[in-house]
Amino acid sequence: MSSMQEPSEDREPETGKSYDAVVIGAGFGGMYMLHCLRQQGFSARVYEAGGGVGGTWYWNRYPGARCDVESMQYSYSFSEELDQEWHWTEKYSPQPEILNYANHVADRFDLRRDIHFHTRVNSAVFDETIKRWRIETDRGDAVTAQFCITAVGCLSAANTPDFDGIEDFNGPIYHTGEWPHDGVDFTGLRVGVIGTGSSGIQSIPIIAEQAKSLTVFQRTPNYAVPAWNEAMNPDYERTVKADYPAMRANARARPTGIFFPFNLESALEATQEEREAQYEAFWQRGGLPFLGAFGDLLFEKDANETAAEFARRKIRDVVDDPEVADLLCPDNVFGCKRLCVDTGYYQVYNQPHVKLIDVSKDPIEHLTRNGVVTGGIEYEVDVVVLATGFAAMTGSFDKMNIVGRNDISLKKKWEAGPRTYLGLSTVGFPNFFMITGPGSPSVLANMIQSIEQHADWMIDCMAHMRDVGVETIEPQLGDEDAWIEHVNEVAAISLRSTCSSWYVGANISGRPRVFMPYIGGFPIYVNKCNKVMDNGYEGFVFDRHTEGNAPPKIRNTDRWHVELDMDVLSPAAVAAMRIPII
Ligand code: N01
Repeated sequence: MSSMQEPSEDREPETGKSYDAVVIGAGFGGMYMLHCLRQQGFSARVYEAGGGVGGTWYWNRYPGARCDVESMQYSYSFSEELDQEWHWTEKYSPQPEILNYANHVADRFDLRRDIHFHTRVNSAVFDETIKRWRIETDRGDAVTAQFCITAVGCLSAANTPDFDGIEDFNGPIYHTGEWPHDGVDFTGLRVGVIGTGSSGIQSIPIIAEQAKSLTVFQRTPNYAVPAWNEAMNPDYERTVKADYPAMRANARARPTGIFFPFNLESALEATQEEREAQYEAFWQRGGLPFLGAFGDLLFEKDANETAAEFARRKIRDVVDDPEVADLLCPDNVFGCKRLCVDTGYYQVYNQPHVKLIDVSKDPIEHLTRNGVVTGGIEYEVDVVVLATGFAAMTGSFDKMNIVGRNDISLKKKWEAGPRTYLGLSTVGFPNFFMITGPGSPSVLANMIQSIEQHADWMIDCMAHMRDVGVETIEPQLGDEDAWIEHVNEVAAISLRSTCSSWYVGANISGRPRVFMPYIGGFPIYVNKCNKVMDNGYEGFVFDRHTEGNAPPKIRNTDRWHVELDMDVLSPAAVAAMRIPII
């Protein structure tokens, strides 16, 4: 099948079949997992709700969608040939190019033949009598599998606020995370955008280019650092490709899984002039690495405030109207919410047809036939764009009926927040693995590296189980509790845990407030996973006592070995590392 062609939806439901593994999702996680399963001779079926591969990059087609991790690092690392043959055209890849890459990988490794598209998994229930998962889909499929592996992404369940009157609105309403594949032409239209996170900040300047008028409804301003995106520098590309594995290894040794220069010194110990010079240099470099300007930015409130004030000055330098600039200046911790990376965002507010409406004190009351009402005023628009984010980390799990031993559902178990061992698995759900599950670095590291490391760990574990003849694996409660305690302790030392972000589920009312990703850094996490494996799956229990609890023979995981100065897994060790996590 050619790259961008979407497969036909016509097929008979699959019933009575039995697989070694069912994988849910065909984004970057599901694709690589499938490749690993095949390599180890496991039978597998992948179900994907979308019409093609790519996950996040399949759905988020809004104007201006672009990765905020540099292209040369935002790619799979498992195949040197793939690394060498693929050419990224820009420093930060636009969404269509990343989707092309996903399709290229699917073609190159012949992945599609085991993926059913346009198919949403409704339920996955562990049948204790046969020790297998029973998986059912909205297309009538009903299959069993020894392993159920979720590759559902961390930001994939779109959050559509329940505004009164939303169904009365006369025009189209688009969510950035569910963007129409044919694109949207805003020419001559009055557009309202709700939300100013990364998706809003990326799309607003492009929508403004087309729209007759643009009204932006902002509940909380965000900090954004310029991307300074540019065409790929051929010398840089050549240098990286000359020794790609070295660059990957360097990246893996970094807390973020991304290689960029950072400085461990304290912002508070620098003089005012030194700080300014450092911030300016990092601002000119642009993007997320700005957080690497000083080592204490995410640990010390006073240090953080120096960066925050620098960023606010930058906003005031760009935005002509001081009142609008004030509205755009956040007063919270810099980088507490995920830092945004922009191209021409603040400049857009100097255009006469763009209006910023603060809805922090007067929330959006309702939608009418003709527009959006806040503070008793109706703002007339023809189109509404919801850049309102996602039910992060657990939202896609919540959409499925996942039931483990003793008829306990995952939703019930996670009522007060997700509980996992290493973000890989969860007590009560044997042979249930989660790629970049809550409690792993995932969104706080390079996502593709996080995905590969998880899939490699899982495939080693599965092959080992086959070798030694055990059927199920499940974490033990004490180890899961200890891991969650560690995840929380580490989160508490970071300023990141102090604001109402999607990291803590606080962007959506009613969700429990728990810091969901692991903020201790990618290398510490990887070493913990490796150690668990080396120690014979410490913290896990197999279904029977054989040589199950011995290290595996096959080791995809070896490529994730990282030398660390410290091997103590403690909040103090993490704090000492002064981690500029993205
Ligand atoms: O979502 P968000 P996003 N009334 O949750 C507002 C990744 N990503 O899609 O802050 C009014 O950040 C909400 O307000 P508040 C990246 O990790 C990456 O933009 O909750 N406003 C906020 O302003 C990112 O962090 C890339 O007060 C409402 C906005 O909607 C993550 O995805 C690009 C509202 C939502 O912002 C999510 O980003 C895009 C309401 N009822 C995304 N409800 C790149 O790689 C919500 N809001 C560059």
